[in-house]
Amino acid sequence: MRVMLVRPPAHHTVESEVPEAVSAENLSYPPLALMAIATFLKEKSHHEVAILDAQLDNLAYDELERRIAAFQPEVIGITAFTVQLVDVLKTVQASRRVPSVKKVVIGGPHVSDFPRECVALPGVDAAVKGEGQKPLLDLCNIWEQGGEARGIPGVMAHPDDPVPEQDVYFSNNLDDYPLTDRTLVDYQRYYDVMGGGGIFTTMISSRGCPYRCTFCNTPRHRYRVMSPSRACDEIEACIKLGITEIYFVDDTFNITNQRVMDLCDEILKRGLKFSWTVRFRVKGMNEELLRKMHAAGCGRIQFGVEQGTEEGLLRLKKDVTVREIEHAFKLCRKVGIRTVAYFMIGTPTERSRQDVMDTIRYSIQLDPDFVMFNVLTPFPGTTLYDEGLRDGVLDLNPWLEFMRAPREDFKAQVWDEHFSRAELRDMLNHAYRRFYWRPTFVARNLLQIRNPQDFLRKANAGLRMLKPDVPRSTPAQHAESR
Ligand code: B12
Ligand code: SF4
Repeated sequence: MRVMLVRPPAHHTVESEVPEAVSAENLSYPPLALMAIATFLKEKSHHEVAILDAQLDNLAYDELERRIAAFQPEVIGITAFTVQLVDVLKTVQASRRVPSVKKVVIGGPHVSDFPRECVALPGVDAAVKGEGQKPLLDLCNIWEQGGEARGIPGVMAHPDDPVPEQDVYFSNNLDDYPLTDRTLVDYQRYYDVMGGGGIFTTMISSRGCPYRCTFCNTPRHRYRVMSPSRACDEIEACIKLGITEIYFVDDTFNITNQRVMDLCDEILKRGLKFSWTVRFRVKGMNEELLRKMHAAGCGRIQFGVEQGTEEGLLRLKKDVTVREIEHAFKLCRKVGIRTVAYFMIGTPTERSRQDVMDTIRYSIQLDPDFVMFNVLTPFPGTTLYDEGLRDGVLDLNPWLEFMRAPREDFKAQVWDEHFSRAELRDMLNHAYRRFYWRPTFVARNLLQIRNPQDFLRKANAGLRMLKPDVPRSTPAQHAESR
């Protein structure tokens, strides 16, 4: 069958109190999930597959329809984030207008969380919960033979079907998955605004996370890792394409230090030259590990700090202490690895404006290279969300209504026990100004600018960070400016 995998454009992303500058950069990441599924279908079946990343140029719907029609697919597979549900539905509708399209299937994090609501959306033939590789292959095979999609592991083809109890993994061993083929997309056009201006991609070398932070729903995934040798094969394939920057999007890269050490050893042994970024927990870090990472090309570590008080960290079940956080940031600065700290504003333990100002002050004291503040927006399916329901702070109905009938004017609930939405937004803007309008920050970044293009890109992002009305330069413009 001819299969087209589509990432919807981002015209109607749910406003979840994320600054425009932060959400705009979401468009610059490659669609890793779709690339992994497409590679799998190509390697393991006779089906013809193509990817349409409608986010990259933020396509209008008539253009999206034209691009789909040009490929003449019979099956459309759409990836769905909860915040993008309106665009997902519009993409389903656009697909349905193309005469060749016989079946529409959706998958992705939103579907994994709410498969029943997804399969009930108009125009959707099937919803895949969890990993898409094997279920999509099974679906294509069955549809090709004119069969019924019901009963396939991981798939719901009707709202009355039982919700799959467990995610279906093609294998427990990540080494068994084919090397993701990045040439299935216009891979040279993706970039990292915090990076050095080279061709950028994402990669995943482990899945799942054994921790239990209450605002996150990742823990339900089984923890699985890729061997250093398999990971380096994929890195090598990227380098051959001219990719120089890789962001490992593993939920938590350092579940064990040994795994990180082994990967670094393999990178060094093979002499792989690229710059990389990881998402880390502060727990268990030491100088030896960081020095080895630095030697192997790690240029940046992103930490979900979230809060600067023991009470706040405990409430979110972060399982780290303020001391461990400070130690980790000091070590990174000593070794020369840049840091990004993610903070939340408006958590249950920030009861007064002063508490939020303390969080902001803490972010400056920690001295990361970049900081990202978000207003806490609890997602259904997380422990924190259940706590909000229990305490009467949150209400499930607006979310459920949105999931059943996505509306453009939907606003995700914030934790408004102590502050109104407007107050939180105001403090969020204040947080960005306090952090980024400091001479130390500006001076440090001026020193690290590598070329005029890099300067333009960072200046644009920086301005948007501070002034929400500065228009976003599209990834296409970024690519042209390279
Ligand atoms: C990298 C990442 C990002 C990157 C890039 C995202 C992107 N567009 O690719 C950036 C930083 C931009 C980002 C932004 C956001 N993210 Co994010 N992100 C991730 C992360 C860490 C990895 C995603 C990834 O690439 N995984 C690797 C691929 C191979 O696996 P996968 O995504 O799970 O895909 C598999 C299945 O989902 C399925 N599948 C996916 N699509 C499809 C399609 C079909 C047809 C089928 C059959 C199957 C299928 O098969 C895939 C392959 O096995 C995940 C956490 C996680 N562990 O997944 C969060 C995660 C996806 N992000 C999340 C969120 C909330 C966000 C933001 C809203 C955060 C914010 N407040 O701004 C934004 C929204 C972005 C947007 N669309 O507007 C949530 C999503 C929850 C939800 N229900 O939607 C996650 C799950 C984190 C979490 N635990 O809360 N994110
Ligand atoms: S926030 Fe990070 S460390 Fe905590 S459970 Fe989620 S992925 Fe794991």
